[in-house]
Amino acid sequence: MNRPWPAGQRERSDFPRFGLLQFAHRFPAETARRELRIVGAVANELVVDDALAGLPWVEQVSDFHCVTTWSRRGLRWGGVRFADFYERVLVPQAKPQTAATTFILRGQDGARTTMQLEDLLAPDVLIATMLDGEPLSVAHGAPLRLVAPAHYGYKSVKHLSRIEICSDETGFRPAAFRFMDHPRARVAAEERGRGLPGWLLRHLYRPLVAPTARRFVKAMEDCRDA
Ligand SMILES: Nc1nc2c(c(=O)[nH]1)N[C@H]1C(S)=C(S)[C@@H](COP(=O)(O)O)O[C@H]1N2
Ligand SMILES: [Mo]
Repeated sequence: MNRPWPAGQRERSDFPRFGLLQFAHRFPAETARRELRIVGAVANELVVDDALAGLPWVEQVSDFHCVTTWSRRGLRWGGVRFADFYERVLVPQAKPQTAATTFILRGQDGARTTMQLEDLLAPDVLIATMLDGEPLSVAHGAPLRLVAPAHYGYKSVKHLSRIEICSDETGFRPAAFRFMDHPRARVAAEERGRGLPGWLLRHLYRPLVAPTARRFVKAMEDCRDA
């Protein structure tokens, strides 16, 4: 999908491992099995052993926009559409309550955010296992990663392991300050955060990009040396 270049974003030539600093030193425990736990407002809580099994394979090239203003163009993801997983696996097996449309997505490292069901069902939202022709690395989200290109990067949860379905955000504790987790975080609308204008956050976040990327590189090296 070709979208106009979003306000406040700057292209990078690399794709840094990135996130909140508290996750720099946290890695997934399981990188081989594609298990996904479905809980919350459903008739059947369940663990799907292989989230991709039986679903049509999709490849997609999309740009990736981090809320802190860096972007990477043209990443080639492989996986399945979230909408296919939802319609063919989640709905028939878990039987979610129809009024429950807030989805809490969690990664094995403890990272978490929410997405609205209508946003998750967009055709470019994937559960990915491949990036640029290779299996997802630990750095970029092995074994399963959500990819939601129309939303800031923090909605694209790496090491996705659990989906909790809720009627609203009651009880959800974001991993960061609440203002940093916009309920939709659409890039085109510059919804960087909650209650604060996008242009303001743009200026607050931009100086954090370089030091954060360095901390994530260092954490990965420490992990390899350990
Ligand atoms: N599990 C998990 N998912 C995550 C993060 C994280 O730290 N842990 N960081 C988020 C942020 S802020 C961004 S910009 C992207 C970065 O993806 P990358 O590390 O593959 O570049 O992942 C998002 N998903
Ligand atoms: Mo980000």
